[in-house]
Amino acid sequence: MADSTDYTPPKIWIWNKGNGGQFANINRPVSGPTHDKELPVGRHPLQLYSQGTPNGQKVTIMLEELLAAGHSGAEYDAWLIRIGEGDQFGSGFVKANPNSKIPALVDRSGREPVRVFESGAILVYLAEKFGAFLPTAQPARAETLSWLFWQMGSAPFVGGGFGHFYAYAPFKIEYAIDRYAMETKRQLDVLEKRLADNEFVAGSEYTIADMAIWPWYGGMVKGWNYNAGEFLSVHEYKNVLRWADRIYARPAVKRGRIVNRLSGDPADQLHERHDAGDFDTKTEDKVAKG
Ligand SMILES: N[C@@H](CCC(=O)N[C@@H](CS)C(=O)NCC(=O)O)C(=O)O
Repeated sequence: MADSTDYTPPKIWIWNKGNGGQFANINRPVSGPTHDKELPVGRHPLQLYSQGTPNGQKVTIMLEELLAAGHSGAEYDAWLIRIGEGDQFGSGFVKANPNSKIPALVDRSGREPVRVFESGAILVYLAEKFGAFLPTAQPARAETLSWLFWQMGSAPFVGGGFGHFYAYAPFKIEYAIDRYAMETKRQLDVLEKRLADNEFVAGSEYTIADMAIWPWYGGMVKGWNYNAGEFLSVHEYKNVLRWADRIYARPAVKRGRIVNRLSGDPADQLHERHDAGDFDTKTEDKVAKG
């Protein structure tokens, strides 16, 4: 493969399977299943198929917040989809999400199962189903949805852009890292200014916008994502840091963050969650001890 300076695109792009990137083994230029595998179904009304990446954490944080607020209908089974091993291309998962990306939710509480994919759509679905964390009055509702969709549109520049080229690409390309570091810092500054005058992202209320934004931008300012805290001088974003700490002080956020998580401290990894008691007995540190 050419390095960053000596590449001229051919007339027609062809798929180079061994391009060496960290995700080369799962990336393909086509969609659809690669193998037959039905999804497991547990005993709870909500079935979540996910991994504890920032996009996955948004939903498990919301589910834990709903349960903490007394919505017992939000009980859920969280099944682990190992995206590095290609589980998202199993036939059952593709039925739940034709885009083959975690998270995917199936609501089995009604007569017919309802599938929901795209983390933003899942947050809105749950907020509407339980009447929680999405204000009904304007302008608070519009503000919440605006920030939620800001996150959905912006974070791919952080993850697929900055994170990819800074942490995962097979070699470092200054142009790409510069471009996406600048955009990531610009987005952090958008939040910094917003949080200077507002307690939470959408205003005075904690909403699904905070739940969507925290795993990405809270993780960046805490230095958790891509190990890039120093590189991006995240100490500059004082309001984002204050907000990030406040969100992380919530017990439901602490629980939601570790569900389906495959990296970090074993005590902060609960590979599958089928019962509220699993947080006490089934984290990886406890599973390892037997
Ligand atoms: N816009 C989607 C993005 C989901 C997404 O990118 N998921 C990643 C993990 S964070 C994934 O499943 N990647 C597997 C793959 O690309 O094959 C959402 O927010 O739900």
